Amino acid sequence: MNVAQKLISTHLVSGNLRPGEEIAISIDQTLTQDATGTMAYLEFEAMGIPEVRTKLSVSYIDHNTLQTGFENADDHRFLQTIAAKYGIYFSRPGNGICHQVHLERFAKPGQTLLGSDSHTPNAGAAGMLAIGAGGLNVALAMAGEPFYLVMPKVVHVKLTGKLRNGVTAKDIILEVLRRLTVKGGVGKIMEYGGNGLKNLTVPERATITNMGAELGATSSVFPSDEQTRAFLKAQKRLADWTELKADADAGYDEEVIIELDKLEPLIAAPSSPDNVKRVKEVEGMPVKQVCIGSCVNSSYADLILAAKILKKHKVHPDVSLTISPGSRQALHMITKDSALADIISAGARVLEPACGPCIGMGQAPPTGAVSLRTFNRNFPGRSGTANDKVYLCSPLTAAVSAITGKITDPKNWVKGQGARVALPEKFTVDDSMIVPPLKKSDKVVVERGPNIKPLPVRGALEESLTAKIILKVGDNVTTDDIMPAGAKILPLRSNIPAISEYVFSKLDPSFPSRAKSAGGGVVVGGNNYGQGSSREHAAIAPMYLGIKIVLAKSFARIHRDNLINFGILPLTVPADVYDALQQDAEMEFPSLAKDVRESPGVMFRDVNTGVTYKAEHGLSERQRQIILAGGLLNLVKRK
Ligand code: MIC
Ligand code: SF4
Repeated sequence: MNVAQKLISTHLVSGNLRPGEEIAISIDQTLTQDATGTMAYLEFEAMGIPEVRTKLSVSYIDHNTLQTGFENADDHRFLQTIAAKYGIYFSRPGNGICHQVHLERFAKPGQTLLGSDSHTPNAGAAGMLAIGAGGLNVALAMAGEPFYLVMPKVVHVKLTGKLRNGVTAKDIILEVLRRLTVKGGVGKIMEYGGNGLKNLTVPERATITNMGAELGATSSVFPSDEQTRAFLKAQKRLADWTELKADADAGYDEEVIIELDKLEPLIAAPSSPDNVKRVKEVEGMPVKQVCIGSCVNSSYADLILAAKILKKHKVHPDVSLTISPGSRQALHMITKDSALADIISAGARVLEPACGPCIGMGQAPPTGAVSLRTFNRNFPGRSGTANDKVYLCSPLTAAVSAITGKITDPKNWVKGQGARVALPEKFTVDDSMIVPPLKKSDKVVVERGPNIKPLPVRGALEESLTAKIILKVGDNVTTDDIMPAGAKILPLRSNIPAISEYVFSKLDPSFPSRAKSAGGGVVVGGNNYGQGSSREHAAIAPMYLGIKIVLAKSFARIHRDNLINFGILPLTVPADVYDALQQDAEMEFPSLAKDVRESPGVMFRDVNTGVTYKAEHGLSERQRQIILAGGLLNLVKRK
């Protein structure tokens, strides 16, 4: 068996390991963050279970840290008190970004992790099976329920040789994105192997597993080897280490070979993480903003890499450079060894260890300017500036370009000094910002500010339906398009009526009012509809506006699950049907519930032209029950 198969088979609850079939796996650990956590815990609370049933559950505060009104601060109180009540570790604001902190302090080889954030596979760097999911799935995992997924294909990404100077782990994953694109990983686990692995430290591996999310992959995983052991030992967690390797005769469904010696510094151009070019191709382009940090490339080693470059230099006067460490541990360590002093001397703006600019929580770039970021996503407008020009690159390329004021290939800057940072023998371990679960929690009173509104639910699936196409969109529409984030909208994550006013607001601000006045309707999407984040708000808020069905050429995994969980029926249509469907046309689904109950497809017809169409639902028996009940919460309550 390969590593992925070993991880799945040791957690298998139902199904078998044939790609394409639905399986269920048991979940050892969960993580939530504040932007998805409020919903996840409201959902968990509704299940009426006294305490989490996982081995470990952690609630992180890292996204909504900008407190421009009462909303985020109130949500933090809600999350802290609910964690205390239900036996959940609580990582306080300031302690760092969930994925970095989880890798440092909790990730365990051989275990499973389900997180309400799409970059949860970051922990796959330590040999875990880590998967991103909607909040409701995470709530169910906390309740001890298994997680259902389609058995993925396993892709062997074989890394051979050694990285050259100026080339980093970021360039490896950008190369994978260049070759496979943002939908190349859908239905797959990316398993890394080959002799190139032995030189890659766990933080470097995390750069790769983190951005597996941008491939649409179910997860990404590395074996647990000597590097993993060294990392856990340095984190004072040697007892958590176990070896996990693929068998010598392990088979894979697909193979990708990357010769590390041949890689060059790469960069993802606006506005998709797979729009990858060689840095050389865009060299010289003036840059106005450089951001180092986010949940990827914000480890101690990444920050040291940047600090080494910045030392004895000044940030170009036209550039605003921000540094957001991934964790308090990383910030503490660069402070102790004076790398922070080098960063400050160079003229960087040092931000708190949180998501910050990555999710438009401040630092929106200037109009028309190029912003160079070490982040994982550059979806249009995500930075907070309309028509933004965000490029994604390594911390080396970012730091060098911050000095020169233009996109610059770092190769000539790192000659002799090497581009690698060795794993420290000891990380600074201080878990005092992680509040452990209480022994006696029955007296805890959950604090609920006025922004926390009850979760809306819909009724059972309609027997028949006539509905208008409220919006038709193209390929690769992201959850940032469907339910935008940013400093203004994110504080409404625990208030569905308020946040629903922003559904599709970047693509068509009239969407919420048109949906409401039509009494709901249908959305038509292209390929890979709903790629990107795990935010279930991209399903709950449209459901609240009355959206009943999404007809698309194909769906991203997490978003499709979220649609089903909240009773929106995802239907796939072939390209010619997609082409024929027009915005504002009225569609009739004469036997909707019956079709879902009894057949693999759903018939519908254009009310004006009379043309009939067929769409596939591809639902498993379990998913059919969810859709017929009008969502998973209705079904859970019934049970
Ligand atoms: C993101 O990177 O888009 C987020 C914000 O972390 C999301 C979660 C969310 O929307 O709260 C994700 O990646 O799942
Ligand atoms: Fe936070 Fe950005 Fe990472 Fe999402 S991708 S968890 S917003 S840092």
